[in-house]
Amino acid sequence: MTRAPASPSPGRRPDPSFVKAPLAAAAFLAVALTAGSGALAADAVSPIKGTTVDFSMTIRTSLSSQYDNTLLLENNEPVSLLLDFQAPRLAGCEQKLRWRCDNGRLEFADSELRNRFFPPPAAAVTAIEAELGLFPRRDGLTLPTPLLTNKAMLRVISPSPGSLLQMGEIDGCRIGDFLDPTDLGLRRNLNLDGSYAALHPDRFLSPRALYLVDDVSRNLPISRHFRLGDFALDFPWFSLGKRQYMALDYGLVRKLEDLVDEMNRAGLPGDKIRLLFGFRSPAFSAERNIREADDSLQASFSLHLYGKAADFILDADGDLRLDDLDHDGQITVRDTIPLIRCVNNLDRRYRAKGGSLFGGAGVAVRHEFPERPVQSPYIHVDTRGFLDEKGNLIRWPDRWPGTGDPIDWDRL
Ligand SMILES: [Ca+2]
Repeated sequence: MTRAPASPSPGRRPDPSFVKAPLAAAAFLAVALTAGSGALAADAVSPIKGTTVDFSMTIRTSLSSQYDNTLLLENNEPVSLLLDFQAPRLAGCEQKLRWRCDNGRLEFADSELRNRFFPPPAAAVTAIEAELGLFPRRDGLTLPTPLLTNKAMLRVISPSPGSLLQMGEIDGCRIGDFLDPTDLGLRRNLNLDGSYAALHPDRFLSPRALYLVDDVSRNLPISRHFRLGDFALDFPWFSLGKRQYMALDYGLVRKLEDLVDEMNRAGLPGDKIRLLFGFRSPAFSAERNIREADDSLQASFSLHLYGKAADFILDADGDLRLDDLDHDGQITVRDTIPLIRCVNNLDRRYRAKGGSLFGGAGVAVRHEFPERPVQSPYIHVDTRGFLDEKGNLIRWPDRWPGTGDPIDWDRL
C-alpha cells in the first residue's frame, strides 16, 4: 500500500494530479466496469489516462505504541481509530465505508471515518479492516458494483489483564507469582527493607497486562527494530514452548529505539542490536536462582519480570557475541564502553527533559545462559525511573571484572 501522508487528510484539498481529469477517469472506469473488472487495483498508485490516482488508506490512532500497521495496546480499554485516506474524487460516484474486526467489537459499523475499538477481554491479535468503495450513480440510483475499492488494515495486539494470572498460571501457561513489595510480612521475611523494591514499590507491582506470544503474534513488528517475540523467553536455542505470556512496557521499546538512534549517531551499528533477555518470568527466575544457588533474592524484583529491562549486545558479524567495539582483537566486557556512553547520553537527556524512561544500566562478562551456544559480555538497560540514594543514575558493577579497577561511570 502507498504510504499515507503523516497528517490526517480527510477534508483537505486533493492532490491536483488526480483531479485534473475526473471525467476522463470516470469514462475510463466505466469501460473497465462493463468489462467486468469491478475493482481496479487501487492498492497502489494506478495510472489513469496519463495521470495517477492516489488511493491510500491508513488506520491511525493517537497512541505512540502504533508502529506502521501494528498497534500494541497497554490495556483492554477502548481505543479511538481514524481512517486517514486520500481517494480520487470521481464525478457521479458515491463513497461507502465499511469497518470490520475479527475480535472484540467496533462501535460504528459503517460510514464514519472515526471508530472505536473495544478489545476482547483476553489476549489476542485483532485484524481491523476499513474498506472504502466508490460506487457509480446512474439515473439517481447507486449501482451495486464499485468502480474502485481499497482497504486499510490495522493489527492490534491486546493483552490479557494481569488479574487473569491465578496461582502462577494464565491460560494454561506457567509464569509464577509476582511478589507484592508492599506486603509488610514479605518485606520482613525477605529482608527487603532498604531495597529498591521497598523504596519504590510502585515500580515492582504485578503487571497489569500480559501479552500472548504465539505463532500469530511472535513475528509482528512492534517498532522499527523489534518484533514482539524479541522480548519473550523464546529463542531458537531455548524454547519454553510455542505459547507463552509476558509483560512488556512499551516505554522499554521506545528507549531501545532511542538507543539505536544514539548508537548510530555515535558511529556504531545500532541496527545490529540483539536482545539476549527481555521478559523473564518469576518462575524462570526462581528456577534459575535454585539452579545457581543464588540466594540474593535480587531476581525476585528484577526489572525483567515487569517487561522493563533488556540485556543486549551489538552483533554486526552475527556470531552471537558482542562485537569487538574497541578494536583490540578481543571480545571483553570493555567492549561495552561505547554502548555505556550511549546509554549515559540517553539517560541524561531523558532526565533533562523530565522524561521517565531513564533507568539503570550494568555490564557483565557472561550472560550465564547455558542454552545459548556461546557466551558473550553484554549490557543491561532498564526503565526503572528512579535514582540511587545519592541522586545518581544506577550503574553496576563498581569495578571492572578481571582487573578490579574501579569504574568511573560518569567519565567512561
Ligand atoms: Ca575488544
